Amino acid sequence: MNDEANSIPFPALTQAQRLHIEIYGYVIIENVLNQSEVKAIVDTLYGIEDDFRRTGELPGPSCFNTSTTGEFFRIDNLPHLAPCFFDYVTNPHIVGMAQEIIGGSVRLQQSDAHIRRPLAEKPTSYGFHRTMGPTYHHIENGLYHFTFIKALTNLTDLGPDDGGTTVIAGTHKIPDEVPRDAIIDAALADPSLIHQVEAPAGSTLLFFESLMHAAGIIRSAEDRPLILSGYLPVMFQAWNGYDPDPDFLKTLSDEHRILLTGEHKFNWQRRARELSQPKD
Ligand SMILES: O=C(O)CCC(=O)C(=O)O
Repeated sequence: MNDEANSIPFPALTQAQRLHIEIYGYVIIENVLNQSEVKAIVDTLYGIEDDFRRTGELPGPSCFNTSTTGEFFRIDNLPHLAPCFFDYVTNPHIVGMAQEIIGGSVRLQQSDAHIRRPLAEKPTSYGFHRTMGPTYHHIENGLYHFTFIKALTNLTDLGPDDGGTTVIAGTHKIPDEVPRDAIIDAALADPSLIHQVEAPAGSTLLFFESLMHAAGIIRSAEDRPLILSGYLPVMFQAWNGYDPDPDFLKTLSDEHRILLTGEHKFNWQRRARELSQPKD
C-alpha cells in the first residue's frame, strides 16, 4: 500500500476499542460488514463447498483446503477466488485497524473462510492454541503493538450456543516460556477468564495471534460460517501456501498489489510514527 492511501482510516479504533484489545488481547467490532456483504460471502463460500462435494475440485489455482470434512469445510488463500473475498481482505476499515494494532504498514499473511458445523460428539476441550508468543512485539507511545493480527468475521448471528471464537483473555502478553497447558489449566479453573464471541453477523473479532484462542463448541444446530484475514508487517513473508496468485496480481492497482505482496518493505518505522499521530 502506498503511504498516501487515504481510504484507510486512522485512527480506526475508538479509544475504548484500543483499550479493550490492549487489556484483553481482542476486541469485537460490530457492523464491519453490512448484510449484503455478508450474504455475498456466505453464498460464495457455500457455493465453493457445493462444487467441491460434487466435483472434488478446488475453485481455482493458488488455493487449498485445510479441511473438507462434513463438520469443517475450509478454503484457503482467497483474494483471487471471488470479488467478495478480495473486498474483505482489502476492506479499508479492517486494514486500518490492523495497521493501528501492528504499528506500521501491513501486508496480507493468510486468508481463509470456514464452515463449522455441530459435532456429533461434543468435544471435551476447546483446543486453545497460538502460533507464537509475544516475542515480536513493541511498545510505542505507551501502546502495545504485535506483529500478527487476525480479523475474523462471523457470517451468522452468534448466540451463546453457536460456538463463537473462544479466547483466554489477556494471554497475548504471556511469554512462551510459560507452558501453554499451564495457562489453559489455570483458565479452566476460573471460567471468567474464558471469553466467547457472541455478536451479530458482520461483526469482526480482531485479536493478537499471541492470544490463546480456539473455535468455540457449537451446542446449537446451526452452522458457523466465517471469514478471516491475517496481517503482518510488510517486511514479513506470507505463510506457506498463502502467496498471492501471480496472474491475479497483474490485474491489481499498486496499492492493492502491495497489500497482498508486502513488496513495499521500506519506511515501516516512518509509517509507524505517522500512525501514532492522529489525523485532524
Ligand atoms: O474458528 C475460530 O473461531 C477460530 C479460528 C482459529 O482458531 C484460528 O484462526 O487459528
